[in-house]
Amino acid sequence: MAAQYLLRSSSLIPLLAMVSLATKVDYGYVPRGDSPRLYDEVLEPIVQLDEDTFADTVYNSDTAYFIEYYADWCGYCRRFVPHFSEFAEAVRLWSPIMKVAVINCADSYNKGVCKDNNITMYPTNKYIPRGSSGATDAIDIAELYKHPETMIDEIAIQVQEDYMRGRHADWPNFEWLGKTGTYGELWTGVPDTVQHYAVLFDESENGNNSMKLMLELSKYRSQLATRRSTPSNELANLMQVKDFPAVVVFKRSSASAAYGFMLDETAYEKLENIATTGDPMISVVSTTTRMSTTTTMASWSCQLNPNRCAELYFVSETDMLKAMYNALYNDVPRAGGNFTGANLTALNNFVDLLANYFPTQQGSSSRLGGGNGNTTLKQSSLARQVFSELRDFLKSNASNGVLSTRDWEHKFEELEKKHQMPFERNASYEHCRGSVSMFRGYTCGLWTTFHTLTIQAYMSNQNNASFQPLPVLKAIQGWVEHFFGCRSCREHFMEMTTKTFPMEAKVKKADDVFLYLWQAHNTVNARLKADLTEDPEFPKYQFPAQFLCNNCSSRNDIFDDRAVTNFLVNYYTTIKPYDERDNAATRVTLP
Ligand SMILES: *[C@@H]1O[C@H](CO)[C@@H](O)[C@H](O)[C@H]1NC(C)=O
Ligand SMILES: *[C@@H]1O[C@H](CO)[C@@H](O)[C@H](O)[C@H]1NC(C)=O
Ligand SMILES: *[C@@H]1O[C@H](CO)[C@@H](O)[C@H](O)[C@H]1NC(C)=O
Ligand SMILES: *[C@@H]1O[C@H](CO)[C@@H](O)[C@H](O)[C@H]1NC(C)=O
Ligand SMILES: *[C@@H]1O[C@H](CO)[C@@H](O)[C@H](O)[C@H]1NC(C)=O
Ligand SMILES: *[C@@H]1O[C@H](CO)[C@@H](O)[C@H](O)[C@H]1NC(C)=O
Ligand SMILES: *[C@@H]1O[C@H](CO)[C@@H](O)[C@H](O)[C@H]1NC(C)=O
Ligand SMILES: *[C@@H]1O[C@H](CO)[C@@H](O)[C@H](O)[C@H]1NC(C)=O
Ligand SMILES: CC(=O)N[C@H]1CO[C@H](CO)[C@@H](O)[C@@H]1O
Repeated sequence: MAAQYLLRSSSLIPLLAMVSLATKVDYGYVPRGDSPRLYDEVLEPIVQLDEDTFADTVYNSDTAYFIEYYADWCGYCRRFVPHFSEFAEAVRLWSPIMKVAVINCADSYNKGVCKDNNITMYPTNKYIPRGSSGATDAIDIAELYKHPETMIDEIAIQVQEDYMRGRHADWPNFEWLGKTGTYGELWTGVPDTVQHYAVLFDESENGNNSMKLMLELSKYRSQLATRRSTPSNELANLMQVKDFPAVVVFKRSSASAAYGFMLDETAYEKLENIATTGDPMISVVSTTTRMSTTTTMASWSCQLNPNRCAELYFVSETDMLKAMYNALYNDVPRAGGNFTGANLTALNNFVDLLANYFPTQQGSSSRLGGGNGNTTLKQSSLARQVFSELRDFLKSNASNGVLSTRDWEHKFEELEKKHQMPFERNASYEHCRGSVSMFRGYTCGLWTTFHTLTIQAYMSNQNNASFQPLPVLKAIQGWVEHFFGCRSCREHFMEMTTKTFPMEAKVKKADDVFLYLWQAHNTVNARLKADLTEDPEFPKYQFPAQFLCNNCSSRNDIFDDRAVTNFLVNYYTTIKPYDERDNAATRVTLP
């Protein structure tokens, strides 16, 4: 019966294909062709296109598209996959406005469309503005050989320019707010269904955070109007906004502000709550969705709801594994050629540090639901074997002072396979997921791992009178200096550890091994914040915030070293283990 039915329906396919010419596809579509694909149609918010569907999907569409044309055999394309996936995940909420799509140009099935698009190099990226009618409307986005962070900013600017050209009435108004004479003018053109209006004051004239937040909130555009403004707009003065970036929310027909708060990592959630319940603190959106969409860095506004904020803070095994995969497999060999001299030394030291101190146990934790007593972190134990064998490999293979990046990559791939693929590349960042944040994803994962390594080094050497804290920190600094792909992060880190807060001068006692990094991290946060506010009453993003440790600091950021030490040791040894089920749960939350 079934076989007969199959036979009959498959003979109908050519006929149907001729009848239904328009084939617009969306997430989940499995493209035609025989070549392997680099992206997964179920796991990733990426539309996979082919010869049959490309034109009908991306041209004359109500959404813009950002497209990667790749070749499955191209090594760089393969290496770029985690970055591109992370990018796609980060802009997932932009989908009412812009979607991410890919096409495999190595598949001969797609030859025609790739030729029409003049694809000669892989990967090539193009932005297809909304309503484009053909290949010549596409905008080339050069040099995407970049951190997802930078891509996000650049694409947000493309969307804004798209809006400025087309003024699509059903998109949020992405134009900067100009001079407004009256309260009524603010609401001109805003649909009747919209009850709240949020003005997002960015930190400067070239800030991008307000734009990104508007894109993330786009699905609420029939409930909540959003508009971006520079800090110099007179409305800021009128509303007495002094600290930027900030958000002021108006309720329809009330000229006084209903709410005001900082445009920080909690802003998305508050605005989502305002759109759905009218109150920034009342939520109808489930926490699983929220965890996957909002950032998790500290904020003073967490004082309003300390428990909910505290839940967002934890050390995740998954985050550390993902960060170390990226650090060793993507960042380390990125320059190509050979490791030699200082960069070979830096690689040796960092791998040695990981082989010695990458955590493989989680301390007792009721907070993370891990039960009491120690548990072995399975994936991390395997990863530590990879690190240890990489150390041996460096010892024997680079003994003459030269190692090719290619041999390094091959060895890494070989060891990863040998130890059952411990790096959980497919899993999403957990604590380190985020939207509007300087420390999102990978960068956050790196910091977490660095802190954890210093705590582990301290714990392992508690009875070691000859323990030297400085080499541990030097190993971290060496990796950042020679390999960290985020150039500005690298420069800031080097400036801080050599000038602002010099490592050699500050690190003396054993516990300085982790206290130094803790202070350094807070110095970075303070520096990032200092540009934005001069108000001495404005609490800086200092860690741990009161909602995490109420005896660590007084209100004005004077820390008690003993309480901080207790807290840090506990925090960085209490690790949320990788859980396949968490990962399965996040996989189905496509929009
Ligand atoms: C492809 O290149 C040809 C020749 O340089 C040019 O005429 C055409 O407009 C290009 N098409 C696209 C989509 O860029
Ligand atoms: C906004 O994004 C653009 C393009 O990536 C970048 O040049 C600019 O520096 C960004 N602005 C800020 C304040 O980061
Ligand atoms: C890398 O080192 C090898 C010798 O070990 C040398 O033959 C080769 O030319 C070097 N490659 C580069 C790009 O420097
Ligand atoms: C390592 O340093 C050498 C000498 O400074 C340089 O030529 C080489 O490109 C660097 N290799 C990597 C992989 O960064
Ligand atoms: C957990 O393991 C650590 C290090 O292996 C050890 O110092 C500690 O006593 C253990 N704790 C418990 C409750 O077993
Ligand atoms: C990631 O997921 C794909 C598709 O499910 C699977 O084939 C691959 O083995 C996974 N990779 C890892 C490292 O788990
Ligand atoms: C003690 O610390 C020194 C220097 O950091 C190190 O070389 C040595 O291996 C450590 N000893 C033990 C028993 O861990
Ligand atoms: C801080 O408070 C925690 C629990 O709230 C307690 O375990 C710890 O001993 C306190 N530390 C100091 C230095 O008071
Ligand atoms: C000098 C040396 O031992 N080179 C070897 C390093 O490892 C690669 C592959 O793992 C070998 O091909 C080299 O001969």
